[in-house]
Amino acid sequence: MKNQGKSLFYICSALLFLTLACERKEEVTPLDEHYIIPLPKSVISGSGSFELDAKVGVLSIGKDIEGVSEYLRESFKRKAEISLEDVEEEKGKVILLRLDESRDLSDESYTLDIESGRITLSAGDPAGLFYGVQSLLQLIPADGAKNSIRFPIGRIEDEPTYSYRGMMLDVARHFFSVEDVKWLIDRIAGYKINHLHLHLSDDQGWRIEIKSWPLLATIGGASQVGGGKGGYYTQDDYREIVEYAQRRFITIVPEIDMPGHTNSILNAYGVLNPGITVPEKTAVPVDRKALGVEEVDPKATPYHTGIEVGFSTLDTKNPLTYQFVDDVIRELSELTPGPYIHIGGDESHVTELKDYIPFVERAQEIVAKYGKKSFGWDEIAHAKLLEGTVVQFWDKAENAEMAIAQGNKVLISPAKRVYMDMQYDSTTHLGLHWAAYIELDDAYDWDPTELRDQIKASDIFGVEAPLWTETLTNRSEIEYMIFPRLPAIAEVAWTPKDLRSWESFSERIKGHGKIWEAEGVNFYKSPKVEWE
Ligand code: TNX
Repeated sequence: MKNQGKSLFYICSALLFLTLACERKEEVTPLDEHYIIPLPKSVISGSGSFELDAKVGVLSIGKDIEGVSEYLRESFKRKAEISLEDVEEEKGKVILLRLDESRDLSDESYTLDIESGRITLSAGDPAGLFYGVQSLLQLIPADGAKNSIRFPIGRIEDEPTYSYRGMMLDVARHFFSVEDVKWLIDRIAGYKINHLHLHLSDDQGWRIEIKSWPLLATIGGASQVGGGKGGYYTQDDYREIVEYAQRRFITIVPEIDMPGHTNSILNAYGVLNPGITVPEKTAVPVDRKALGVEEVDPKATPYHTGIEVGFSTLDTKNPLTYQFVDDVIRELSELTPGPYIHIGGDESHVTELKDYIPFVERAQEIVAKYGKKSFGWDEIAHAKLLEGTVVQFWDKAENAEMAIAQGNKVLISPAKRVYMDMQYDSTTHLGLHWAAYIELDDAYDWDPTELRDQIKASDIFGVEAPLWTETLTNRSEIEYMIFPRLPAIAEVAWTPKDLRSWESFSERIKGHGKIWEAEGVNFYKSPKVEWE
């Protein structure tokens, strides 16, 4: 009897232990221990979970949101092998996408409510719904979830600090294909970036077909840093990129860099050459015949395959220069549904200031004539700015302040914080370091409103992280430079300053590291993070 009692005690204890152990396994990580980047404004945890499997339907209420629903279904299929069906009414468990135009919701804001029988995503505009979907997708457990996922009960309310959150890709120094750009668009959309600035021209290459000046692409596009065949986007290619981006709520901002950084124009049209000298060591003659152009052009320049800057300029006194600028901006404006055209304006070291200023003023007028607003690098603040011209602060705070004094807004891209082509430290094998070494915490731990007293929140147009590609030639190298810094900068642009902390970010980024690991993404394992 005594022994039986003992055995019973042991059996019961074992059962209790097993039950507890099972329950532990069943536990779902509470919503406020998520690893969402950028950090949402408010996260409230409940208890319990919503189980998502192929039986869950997707119900959409509102106009023009089929695209978001489709994106959601495609993403669950790809990330978790779960095929969700669109449903017309709420019979069983659903994910409800609801456009709530009645409430006065700020643009891009959303609410994500996870209850045991329903996930409700509501927003005032489709972009808000799209960002709610991004947050939901980041709740898929990092260690993989196939066929069924349990989401913790709770509620997220979220909206961005800055309405312009951008990344720039330099496709001029090295050319990247349409497929590469689409791949990048998908990657940055996941971090709620909503603008992709394409640096379409520079000394080393011209990357967009312009029908009225056809040799720009065929001759000017046929080289890159280090030589090689380069490449360019046909107008159809460019439209394809624009549409692909639009479906992910990303606006393309095209840049034609002028009046400096223009050697690729002069490779094609010697008639625009005011007599510049291409650095000799890396100059490569243009083989016009091989590119199908019979006529010789004695004034055309050789290709620049090096990375020196500041030797080229357009002739600011030649009327033909303005005909050229007008044609290019006209064609580009027709191809670009977004409101901005970037006119460059940086490092025009061989253009005298007295010539530079009227050039920038005319270029802005031309952009305005085609119904667009100008962006320009911070040097353009020397000129009289048109209302609505945005000055991109990359180098000199005094230039940013000059822009603000004129009543214009500033796009925040300080090279020391957000230039993703800067090396992480002195051992980084890619990239440059002229501005700084930028470790992950350097990219994270700053705020646009704290750079200068004179740059106040109301002067800030947004935040953009450029990726220059003098040293980058493929996707894997892009990945290495942007991950994990891009998520850090995306959080600077999205999350209110008071809610951000390196401590929290450096924890959450580990979840992203796990996913990158599983996906084979070539990210930089910063020693500042204790990766799992
Ligand atoms: C400066 S940023 C440049 C670019 C280079 C970059 C390299 C800017 C407006 N001009 O031409 O590619 O540094 O980091």
